[in-house]
Parts: sequence; structure tokens; C-alpha cells
Amino acid sequence: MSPTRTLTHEGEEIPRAVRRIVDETPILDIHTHLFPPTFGDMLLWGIDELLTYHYLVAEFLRVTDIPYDEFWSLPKSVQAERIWQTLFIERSPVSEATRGVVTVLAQLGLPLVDRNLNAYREWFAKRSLDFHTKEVWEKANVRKAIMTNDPFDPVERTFWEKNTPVDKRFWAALRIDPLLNNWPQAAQYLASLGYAVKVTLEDPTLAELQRFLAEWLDRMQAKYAAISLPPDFEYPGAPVTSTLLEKALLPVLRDRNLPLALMIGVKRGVNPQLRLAGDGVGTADVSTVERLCAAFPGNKFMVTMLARENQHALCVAARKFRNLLVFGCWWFLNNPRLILEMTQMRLEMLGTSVVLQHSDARVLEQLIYKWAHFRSILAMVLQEKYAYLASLGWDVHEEEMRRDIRAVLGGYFEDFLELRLP
Ligand code: FIX
Ligand code: ZN
Repeated sequence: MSPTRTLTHEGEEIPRAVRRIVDETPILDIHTHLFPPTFGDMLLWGIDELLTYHYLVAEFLRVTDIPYDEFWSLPKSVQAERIWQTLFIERSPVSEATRGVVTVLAQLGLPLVDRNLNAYREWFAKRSLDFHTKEVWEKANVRKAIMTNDPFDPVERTFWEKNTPVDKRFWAALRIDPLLNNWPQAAQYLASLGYAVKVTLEDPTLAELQRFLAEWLDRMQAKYAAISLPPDFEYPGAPVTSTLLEKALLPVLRDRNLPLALMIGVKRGVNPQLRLAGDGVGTADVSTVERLCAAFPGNKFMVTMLARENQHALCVAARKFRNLLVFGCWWFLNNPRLILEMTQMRLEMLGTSVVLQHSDARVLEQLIYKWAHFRSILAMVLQEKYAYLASLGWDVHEEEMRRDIRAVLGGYFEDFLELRLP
């Protein structure tokens, strides 16, 4: 039996080496709601945006009796002040979303003793957005962020139609929720854009729909198309849904060797008075993912599911289908306890053929906390995995750790993009 090793091949203590490499590895963040500064107000940033993040709105509204409409009528700065006072001063910021704001303030070097919101505001007000964006990117150590780009949003659409520059830190993803979730409304909107699309899915409409998809995938140079779906999403399912997938979306994506991202399990508007904060979660059927992967072996699917209950079966499905990439601890799963469970399970079932996390950042500075918090958990999980290998005498090389960590922090998505299926 070789002597128990606790060092890497290069002679560094394994826990220290893992943490260092996890921190040093730049991240490809494959799902965010961020935009480049050239997209103007679509890029949310600063302390008031951080405090009015819909996760915090939900946590605020549950502990106050303010009428919903009264809250929504308040200026954003007043909403932020109420949330700061209620969740950070009258209560300790121990939830993941409140703790995240404190992480951001700490990493940006702002004093936390005084808890002076107006002093924070003055600091942010003095920041030039370009410099600030650069500093946030560096602190989060993100190499690219993939956006959520919605041609059904008339505001965002104009930025694309004007060929607004997108800098190299950003890639696009074509988001097309209305297509499968509200086809009649989507058809009406596409017709208003000049596509000869009717609600009845006859061949001319399908051809026009393929033209729309191709034009926007190419205009954005999108890396994937994405749809969020309710827990009861099924394939085969409603005839319209099956036809839209089989005769429009999947053929166009296959021709371009681009994946379809399915984000399954969201119940939109369970409490509509909370607006963006009003969505809920439901357990979905992983069999639908299996049937899609089996029915379309030449298409690539990226899947994240919102219910904790779906995670193990999704890992099993990924073991069966090489055209299935599992990604992220999405939304209500993005809490340390669940991230730890999912990260261990995914590494143990999929090795490094998985993208373990995405940030879902809506506000620029969230990149800092979402990735700082995840890196701590990833390091803890990998320290145990590599220490075990070393204890048996396996030679743990730094370059191999770096390779593995880059994969699970987005590199595997790049490999998946290159994958050409027969
Ligand atoms: O569908 C999505 O992209 C979700 O991530 C959003 O709808 C959600 O509001 C969110 O930002 C969760 O983190
Ligand atoms: Zn999202």
C-alpha cells in the first residue's frame, strides 16, 4: 500500500490546491439575465437594483402587511429602503438572497459596520459603468456570460434590430417561451413582425416560423435556444407543442448544431400580485426529457429542472443520453444546502460531464455573490474527491484538476457545443 498521500503531484496540500484552482478558474456562466452596457437600462446594476431583486421582494412582502399595489406604486429607491430596513436591519441577512447582497458589499470593499444605505448609494453613484462592469467581472472571475435574449420583448428587439454592439464578454441565447407556452399570442406577434404565420400550423406557417428562428439565431449568433416550461410539460404532448418542436424548432437547431435548453418546472404567476416574484415550482416528469432525447438523437438538449425532487432522475437520464447536458442549480435550488446535495450527486453520477451551476444573475453585481457562494461549495466537494484519490496513492496533478474544474464551470458546455451527433 503506497503511503497515504495528502499532496498533489506538485507537492501542494490538496485542500489548498483545490480551493486555489477553483478560485483561479474563470467561469463561463451559461445562463444570466445580464446585458452589455451598450443595452442601456436593460443592464441592471447598483445597490437599489440589488435590493429590489425579486427574490428579496418576495422575502420582504411576506413579513410586512403593505398592500401589494401600494408597494408597487413606491419609487424603486423607496422600495429598496423598505427592503433594506426590514430584511437587513430589523432582521439579520441570513437568507441566501440577503446574504448575497452583504457578500457583494464586502467584496466591493464597502464598510459593513455602519450599514449606511445612502453611503453605499453615493459610492455606486460615483462609479463609471464601464470601469464597474470590468471590476465586477474580475472579482467574480467570469470569462463569459450568456444572456437571455427575447425577440418577443419589443424593447430588447429594437437593440438587436439597430445592431447594438455586444462586447466579447457576452454570448446570446435565443429565448422563445411564448412559442410553446402561448402559441396563439406568439403567432399574432410574429405576424405583426411581418412573418406570414397563422395560428393553424400548416406548412407555410411552419416554413415562416423556421425563417424567424433562423434569422434571430443568426442575428444574435446565439449559442442555444431556450424555453422555460411548466411542470406538466409533456412530449409527446399537445399536438401544437409536438408540431412546433418536430417541424420548426428542432430541425432549425439541428441544422445549426445548436442545443435547445429546456428549463422545466416553473409555475408562472402562482401569486400574480408579486409580479416577477410570484412564480412557483412544481415537480415535472423526467420521462418527457428521456423521450425527447430518444426521439431526436441528432439534437442536443440542455436541461435544468426547478424541483429538488427531479434532480436524481435527471442525472440518471443524463447517464443514458449523450445528447443531454444537465446544468445549474436553478432559482429555488440555488441555496447552499441544495447546491451541496446536487453538486455531490452530479459529480458522483456524471463525473465532469455536467455544468454544475449558472448564476441566473439579473443584476450585474450578483455575479460576485452567486459565484463566490458556489465556489466555496464546489471546493468543499472536490477536496473530498481528490483527497480520496490521493489517499489511495493516485497521483493528483494540478493540470488535471484545472481541466476538471474548468469543465464543470462551463467548459463542458463548450465541448457540448462542438459535439456533432450522427
Ligand atoms: O425563466 C428564467 O430564466 C428564470 O430564471 C427567471 O424567470 C427567474 O425570474 C429568475 O431570474 C430566477 O432566478
Ligand atoms: Zn433565468
